[in-house]
Amino acid sequence: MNDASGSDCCQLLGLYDSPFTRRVAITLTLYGMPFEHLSLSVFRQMDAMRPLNPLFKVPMLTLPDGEKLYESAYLLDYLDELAADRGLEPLTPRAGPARRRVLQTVALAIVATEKAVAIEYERKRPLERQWPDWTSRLRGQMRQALAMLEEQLATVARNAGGASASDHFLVGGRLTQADISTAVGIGFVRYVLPHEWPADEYPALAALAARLEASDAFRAVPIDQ
Ligand SMILES: N[C@@H](CCC(=O)N[C@@H](CS)C(=O)NCC(=O)O)C(=O)O
Repeated sequence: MNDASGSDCCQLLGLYDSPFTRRVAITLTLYGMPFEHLSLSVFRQMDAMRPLNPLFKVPMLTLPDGEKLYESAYLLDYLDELAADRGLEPLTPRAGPARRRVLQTVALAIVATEKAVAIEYERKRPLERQWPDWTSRLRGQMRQALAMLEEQLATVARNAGGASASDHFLVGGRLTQADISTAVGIGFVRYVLPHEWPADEYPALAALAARLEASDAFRAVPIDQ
């Protein structure tokens, strides 16, 4: 547990090795919303988790009045609303084409992330029950989503007239949830499945992820907690 002091927002349940939990924690940090972090594993600490979240699915966000929110996209939507109420610019625009562009880019990041998580779950099965063809399919889907994100970011850089993508963001020229979810997904692949991350195939994404991982908000939420 950490950050319990001065929590005016909520309690976040889940380890930061879950990319879905980590993207919510980074978003809370960027918004400057103090929160309590309940660092429990859905696999190794089921007895402790059962009374809090018998679904054994994280992240879960508990609001000050006890209401529980599930599904990271809906948690982020709630936080964006709270941020807008507080006069902050939401990391996902609230309406219009800008919102659609960010959400569709987040969708690619989530395909990559979900497929990476599925590869890891397949790896956890007993060796004789693992299905290489299934892992291959998951790897192909993950790489396809990463390739589409790479192309999007490289196009942004080309249109800006620069050879390097090191200063650019995926959508709209500013940090959005698209960048956060993408970098968090890449962080998961690099940390949990390093053999699945050919950085030289995704140079623009590698630069974006390195830049964000070096930022205060990402460093405040390290994967290995
Ligand atoms: N779509 C969900 C995915 C959450 C998810 O898959 N969380 C994993 C941890 S990375 C989990 O709780 N796994 C345990 C399980 O599904 O039984 C979200 O975005 O919140």
